[in-house]
This record gives sequence, structure tokens and C-alpha cells, in this order.
Amino acid sequence: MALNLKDQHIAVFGERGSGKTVLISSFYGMTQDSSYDTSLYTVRAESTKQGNALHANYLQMLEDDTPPLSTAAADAQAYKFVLDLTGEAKPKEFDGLRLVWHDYPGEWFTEDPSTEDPEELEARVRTFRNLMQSDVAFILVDGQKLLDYASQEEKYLKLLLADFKNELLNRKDDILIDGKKQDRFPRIWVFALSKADLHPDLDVQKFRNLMVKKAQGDMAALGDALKEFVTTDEALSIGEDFILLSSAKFEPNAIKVSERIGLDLILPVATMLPLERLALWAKRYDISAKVLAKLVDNVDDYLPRLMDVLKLVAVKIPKIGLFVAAWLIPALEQFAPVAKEQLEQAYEDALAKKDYGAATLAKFGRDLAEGEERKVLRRGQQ
Ligand SMILES: Nc1nc2c(ncn2[C@@H]2O[C@H](COP(=O)(O)OP(=O)(O)OP(=O)(O)O)[C@@H](O)[C@H]2O)c(=O)[nH]1
Ligand SMILES: [Mg+2]
Repeated sequence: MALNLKDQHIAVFGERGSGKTVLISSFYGMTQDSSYDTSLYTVRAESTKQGNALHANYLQMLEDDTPPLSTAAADAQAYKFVLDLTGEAKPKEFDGLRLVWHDYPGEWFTEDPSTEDPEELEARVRTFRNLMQSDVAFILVDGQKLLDYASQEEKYLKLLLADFKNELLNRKDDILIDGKKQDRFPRIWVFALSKADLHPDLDVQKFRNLMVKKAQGDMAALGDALKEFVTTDEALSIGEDFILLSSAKFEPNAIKVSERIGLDLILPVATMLPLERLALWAKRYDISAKVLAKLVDNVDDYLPRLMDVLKLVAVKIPKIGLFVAAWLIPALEQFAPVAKEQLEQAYEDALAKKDYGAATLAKFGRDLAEGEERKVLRRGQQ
């Protein structure tokens, strides 16, 4: 029988050399390491060939202190990682999660095509469209560039954000199918400081302050551009969420892949943050349940299971998820905000019931709270 997998796309936007390939390689390598906690799920690459290629990148960093090469157009790929939940799946439950993560040459988003090759041009469009299927997008702010532009960071940030905005607007016709604004589009745009190991004194709060102080106008302009792509444009968060990422500690002649920052938060951010944010939008704005249900992926599946294990049972959620409109808004109203202790308890309860899907979601929620305590993650208003 085919596995019932829930897809979650990850969009990482970053210029050439900003750390995309090292990030995906380090993420996958981390999950394959014997030290990785596999009590709830294991991670595998759907394609062995892709998995081996990423693992090879990782091992070359680990054993030979050699980073991967800059990504060539021919190597642009959608990597599919499957999270296989521990234990036997019960009927109707999902068996796991599939994470679709695109890697591509950074120059695709900063430079006009220098090629006439129709295949490459098509691959660019396809990649861009696929990236826009994600709920959450990460915009990489290159930590090395911040150092290069020390004390005039605004110059780099302006270039980065203005280029990105212009590129998006230039591709509007490619992205908008039939010219129509989209329901499904990344609604949460997280600014991620890559190579955070180069900034040992910068916690996420300071990173956010830097962005606000030096690039507030450019972030707002990008936000305005994004509004041109989406329906219900009040349901859009940009410049609210920040994260620190470091795929390894790069020292002269040594790459320490076990010294990572923030990689453990990527899955929790991709799956739980959209649910939390949806709850906030439901409270704050007058958006119909039918529309809300379209804004993020898998809400009709994840939310009932979390509600159940969080014991938020005042809302009767029918077992068959057809009539989302009947329960979604009351459910979302109860759902947020959920305290860390409540998520911890839900995690323990789900584990006791051997409901590994709910346990994973509850743990992801707890991980986000912990990431904030460690000042690696800063979430928008809860
Ligand atoms: N200090 C530090 N350096 C990093 C980190 N990640 C990447 N780098 C450095 O940045 C270089 C480029 O990283 P890549 O992952 O290849 O960059 P990319 O975004 O894939 O670049 P393109 O494929 O050209 O678009 C690496 O060779 C490393 O030298 C990190 O976490 N910390
Ligand atoms: Mg690359």
C-alpha cells in the first residue's frame, strides 16, 4: 500500500555563495548521523541517488574539510526527504511527512539568464513556481557579506532585498498562473542569518534589530511587492520572524559539521509556524474558514490531531475532514497561544498513546519555544 505522506515544501532564497547547498547537505547529514534522535521518526531521501549525493557533500566536509562546489544549473534539484514515523500507522493517519527542498544556483535569482538554453530557462521557471508552493520561505542574509560590509550593512541589505523584490516582480507572469493572485503562496517570510557562526555575539534579537535599523524600508517594500501575488493579503508575515542558521563552524582548514545552529528548527518552523500563524490571523482578521483552510497546507489534518492531544476538545471535529468550514475557526481560536508546558505535556501524552504523528507535531511546537529561549529564533507576535 502506498504511504500516506503529507508534503511540506521548503523555500530557501539565497544568492550565490550564501550557503544553500551546505545547509541542505548539513541538514541531511545530521539526520543520517548515529547521534540523531530517531525515537519519533527517521529521515530518508526518497531517491537514494540524491541522498548519497548530499551525504557525500556532508562527509567531505566532515572528513576532508572540503565544502561542496557552487551549484551548477544542471544540478538544480528538488530533494525529497521522507520522515517515516516510528511504529505502525493507524488507518486514516498520515504515515509520515515529505519535505520537498529545492536547491539551485543562487545566480538564478540575481542575474538575468545568460543562456538561451530552453531547458535551463524552463527549469528556472519550474523551480520558482515550486518554491512558491511552500508555506514558509527563508530569505538568507549572508553572514559573510555582513562582515564584508561591517558598519555599512545597509548597502548589502539594500542590494539583497531590492534585487530579490525586482526579481520577483520581473517573474510575476511566470509565478501567477493565468495572472491570478494566489491562495497558496508562502505567507511567512523568515529572515535567516546564514553562517551565523561568523557572528558569535549576534543573537537573534540583535540580528532582528540590525535588520530593522538598517533595512526596514527595504523589508517593507518587499512586503508590498509580495502583496501583489496573494489573495487575502493581510495574511502575510514579513519582517516578523527571524532565525540564526549555521550549517557548520568553518575555521581555517577545518569544517566542524557537528557545531550547528538552528538546523534543528527548520522542520518545526516549516510545519508548526504556519499553524500558529493561521490561528493568529483567524483571531485578528475577518477571514472565512473556507479561505483560511486554503492558506496553509495540511491544516485539516494536523490541527485536529494536535487539538486532540492538547485536550482542546470543546470543538467537535468530525472524523471525516470534509467540512473544515464547520470547525476550523473555533478550533483555531482555542489553539493559540499554546504554552510550552502544555506542548510538553501533549508530547508526553501522545508518546504514551504511541501516536507518533501528534507527538512529532507537539515536539515541534515545543522546539520553537525552546529556540526562542536560546535566542536562535524570534517569532512574530503570538
Ligand atoms: N562560516 C560559515 N561558512 C559557510 C556556511 N555555509 C556555507 N559557508 C561558506 O559559504 C560557501 C558557499 O556555500 P554554498 O552552500 O555552496 O552556497 P550556495 O548558496 O549553495 O551557492 P550557489 O550554489 O553558488 O548558489 C561555502 O563553500 C563555505 O565556505 C556556514 O554555516 N558557516
Ligand atoms: Mg549551491
